[in-house]
Amino acid sequence: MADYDFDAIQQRWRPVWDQLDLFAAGTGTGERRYLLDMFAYPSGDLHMGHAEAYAYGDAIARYWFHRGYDVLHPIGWDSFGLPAENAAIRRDLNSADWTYANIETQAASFRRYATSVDWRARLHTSDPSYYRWTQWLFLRLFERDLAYRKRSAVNWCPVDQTVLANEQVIAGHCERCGNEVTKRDLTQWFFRITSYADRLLDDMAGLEGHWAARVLTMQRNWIGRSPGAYLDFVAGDTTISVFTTRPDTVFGATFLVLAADSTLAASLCTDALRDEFEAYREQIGHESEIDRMSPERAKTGVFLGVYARHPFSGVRVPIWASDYVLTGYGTGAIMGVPAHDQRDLEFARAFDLPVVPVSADSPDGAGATPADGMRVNSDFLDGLMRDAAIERVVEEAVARGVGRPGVNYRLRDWLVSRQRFWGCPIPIIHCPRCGSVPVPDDQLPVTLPDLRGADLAPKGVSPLAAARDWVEVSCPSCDGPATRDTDTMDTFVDSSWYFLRYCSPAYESGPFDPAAVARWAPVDQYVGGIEHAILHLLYARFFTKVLKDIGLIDFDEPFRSVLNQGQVILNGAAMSKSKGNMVDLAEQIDTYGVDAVRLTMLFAGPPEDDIDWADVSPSGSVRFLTRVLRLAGEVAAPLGTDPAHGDPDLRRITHRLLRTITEQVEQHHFNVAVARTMELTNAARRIGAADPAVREAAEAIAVVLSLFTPYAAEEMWARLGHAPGIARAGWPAIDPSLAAEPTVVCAVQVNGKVRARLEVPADISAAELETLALASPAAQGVTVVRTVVRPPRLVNLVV
Ligand code: ANZ
Ligand code: ZN
Repeated sequence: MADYDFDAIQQRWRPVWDQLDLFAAGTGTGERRYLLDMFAYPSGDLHMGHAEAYAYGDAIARYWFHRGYDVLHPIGWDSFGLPAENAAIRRDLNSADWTYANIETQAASFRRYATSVDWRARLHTSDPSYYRWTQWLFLRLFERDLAYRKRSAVNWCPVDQTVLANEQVIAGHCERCGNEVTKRDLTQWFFRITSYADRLLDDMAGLEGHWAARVLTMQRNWIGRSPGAYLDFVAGDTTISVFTTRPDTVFGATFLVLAADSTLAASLCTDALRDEFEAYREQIGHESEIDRMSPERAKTGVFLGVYARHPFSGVRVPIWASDYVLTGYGTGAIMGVPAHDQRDLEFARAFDLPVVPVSADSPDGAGATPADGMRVNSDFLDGLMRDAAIERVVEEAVARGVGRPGVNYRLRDWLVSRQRFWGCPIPIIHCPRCGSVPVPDDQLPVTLPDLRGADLAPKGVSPLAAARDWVEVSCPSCDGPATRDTDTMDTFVDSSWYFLRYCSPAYESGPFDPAAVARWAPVDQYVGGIEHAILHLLYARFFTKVLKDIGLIDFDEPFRSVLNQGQVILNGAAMSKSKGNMVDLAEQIDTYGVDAVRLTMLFAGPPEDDIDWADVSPSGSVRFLTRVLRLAGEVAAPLGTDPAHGDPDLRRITHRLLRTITEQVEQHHFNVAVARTMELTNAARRIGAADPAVREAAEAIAVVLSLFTPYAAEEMWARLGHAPGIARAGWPAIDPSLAAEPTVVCAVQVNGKVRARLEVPADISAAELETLALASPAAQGVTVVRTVVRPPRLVNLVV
């Protein structure tokens, strides 16, 4: 590899670039563009996943720089959070020291990786100068009743000893440690994201085509809007409202089921059945929501000993309690329609309850039917089809005062308090007289107490509670003795607004400078992992809408376009420390160089796909880079030579491939762009090095490669006689006449006689040419028995 000493090349150009300060925001002359990479958790050095994501983000930003856009490409760290805290506890280090040491390690790796970021636009969410504004924003939500405290059953991780948001519970297990999550009754802080459910859904229409379809679907399902109705059943002096998406089946309701863990069930249960009820409640206390929703489980439940009156027929229906009805959804009460709901049917069979079909769809015998036929056994609904019946029954319910239309969401309010140390303190003071009192804005930030030496092991209450001097304060409102809230915020709060702070990271009069945000935001292109498809993206969208309503910004959606890259895996499996199948990024870079690692990632396939590191060839990338560097060194036509007299074929290839490469880069098909660049390199190496067309091709290759392999590209640029700074050299101009696809005339024969002529691309495939020929006038009105296709100039139809 005599031609390619990547270490020397890396060392040569890094200091030169620092000096040139190539990527400062505000230095482009064109339209402004904001490229955002999801920021990193500083829980160690950069890994392969980072390298992949940043390779894509960097290619896009660098392309924009070449295009002359005014680019903001910032960098920062999501530096609060459990991983840092747990690591700190394990290693007996201070969380802050540990975090900031990791940040410095990662920053050095980012510099070596040569990402095109503006280091001035740098932030860390754990800096008091940042979290001061996270707290300030919390208080704005508090003022608007969008942040509130509530006692409720919450997800509790017994290992991490903290509550978790619904979003952090994956199939009943803690997202962080993988342990089973239990329920606890605790008073916690919530953000009222449910008030934004409709807007979060509706505004997705504008993201269509710019966000991956699967991400939009995941968000829609997460929000889970179900239009339906509430219907009131009356038991004595208690009204039981049920939520149903199928009010048209109400005449088939033969029982009610209440969530067994609801207060309503407990209050309705008769004394005679109380012991049985309590035993059942005890039994289901440990079940996760996932288990309870599982359709496979046998139905269990208890009769409460009471009955309710049907809102339309007046018939008495028994009231049961079961675990398959969830407390947190709808009203926690359902009407059982066993003929048309499978879960209700299983319940009815288990407890011998009547099944009354109300739809004339052909029953399949075993299961409930979807009730899509004509209504029967349904009084005033008889004869109506589904949608008409829904409309009619809701009208009637409203008229009789026994129900109303209603919409339900799967989305729950966002639980934001955590009983952990390494997070943003909640800026609230609890006063026995005044209640929850906000810390006055001018006393922000509420900084974390120094807990050096304290026992940080999780105990179920925040370790901050142990810092008595910090906790005990006087009430800002009445001056009496009061205590600080000792919880910290979910780190997803920190990351819900960082893209705004990036526009003016040092701003001190507010969370962001309105002028800077007006200039840069919203983000044009966001790049990051699919694992954030729901949580982070939804929360950031929510924050954006709240800030718009507060009047701090004037747009509704934070990210115009999102690219979610796949993962780097090994031998078909996700890499993990516990499995011991990690590929170490630093090692790969030491072996192959930054450029070859980047190129390998970009060349592996479309960004959305996973990259199996066992299937790719970083040494192949090294060989390619060796070839291009040699090409640049061999170019003999002097700098500034007019390529007009160069080899016309190579010139056409250069401009045609450049056009394709440009299109592919714009569509983020970097693998195709790399393949075309390789093609161009091969074509250039076939012509004598003195030909001016070879210089033209080599320069184009260098600029294209500067998106992917910045060091090698800079080295080529130098070998080609240019001053350093290829990153801002400008995108090569494409000559449209040279780039035009060449066409040829194809004769279409019928039984050997020319009957039509077609103008077709010179590189047309046999299949395409056959299709064209069969659609041509020559093939009309005849029966073709055989075709002879000789692309691109001849097709013979045998009739
Ligand atoms: C009667 C009925 C008849 C229903 C029928 C469905 C089919 P989605 O679409 O998810 O919103 N339900 C309501 N609240 C519930 C709770 N807390 N726990 C469990 N199930 C609950 O589902 C709405 C349907 O799920 C509701 O409509 C209700 O059953 C049930 F042929 O009411 B349905
Ligand atoms: Zn007070």
